[in-house]
Amino acid sequence: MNKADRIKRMKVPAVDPKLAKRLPPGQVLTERFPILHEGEVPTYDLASWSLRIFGSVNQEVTLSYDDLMNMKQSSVTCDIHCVTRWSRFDNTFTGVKFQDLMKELHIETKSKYVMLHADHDYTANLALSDLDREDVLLAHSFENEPLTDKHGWPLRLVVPHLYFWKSVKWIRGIEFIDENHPGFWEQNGFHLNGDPFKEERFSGEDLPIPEDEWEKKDYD
Ligand SMILES: Nc1nc2c(c(=O)[nH]1)N[C@H]1C(S)=C(S)[C@@H](COP(=O)(O)O)O[C@H]1N2
Ligand SMILES: [Mo]
Repeated sequence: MNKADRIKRMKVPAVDPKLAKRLPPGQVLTERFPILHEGEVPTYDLASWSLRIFGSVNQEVTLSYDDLMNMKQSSVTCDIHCVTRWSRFDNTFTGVKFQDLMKELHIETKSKYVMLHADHDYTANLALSDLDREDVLLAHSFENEPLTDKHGWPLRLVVPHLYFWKSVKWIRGIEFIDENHPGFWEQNGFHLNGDPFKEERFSGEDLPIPEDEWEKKDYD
């Protein structure tokens, strides 16, 4: 069974009415911070690390880690919602806002879509309008400490309003594309957009059956 099929089979828990506004349908609140990803945790030498901005843009830019740290820094406190049904409230990340990155680097594009590239060979597609928001951050820190390796050090994206698989860890590239293409999970049964409040989990039909995915996972 693939991952999308397993999650479709999980029981849908009842939502506490007090949390209903903040907790998207079918989600369970957790205070721990689960760790989820495919493959191995990458290791880096910061001196050779880079973030590449490319595709349909007026100019391609490659940033070093120092370049990023010298840009305007911001913190965002947000709730996060994983498609495997855990949500975690009040997470504070620090880094560079996507909007500030675009502004400071004078990036212009006619593209409406973006493909995010991450190690190892992970991709996620997003509408530019989902990145071009006040609360979207390229984060290097969590709760005022550098991200741990497993949570995406040295840099991860944080897109609070979409399922967390869009918040790519170990981000290395932001590619502006002219047509929307599915990324890694989007090619594997998950929704092209991924809005948790609309329960945009899957690209196919949804069937709720027991089993828990995230409780078996690793935590920090
Ligand atoms: N590079 C990369 N980023 C990734 C993933 C991955 O497999 N590789 N998994 C995604 C998924 S499915 C989730 S839920 C979140 C988990 O982030 P966390 O481990 O910090 O909780 O990372 C996302 N970013
Ligand atoms: Mo996820």
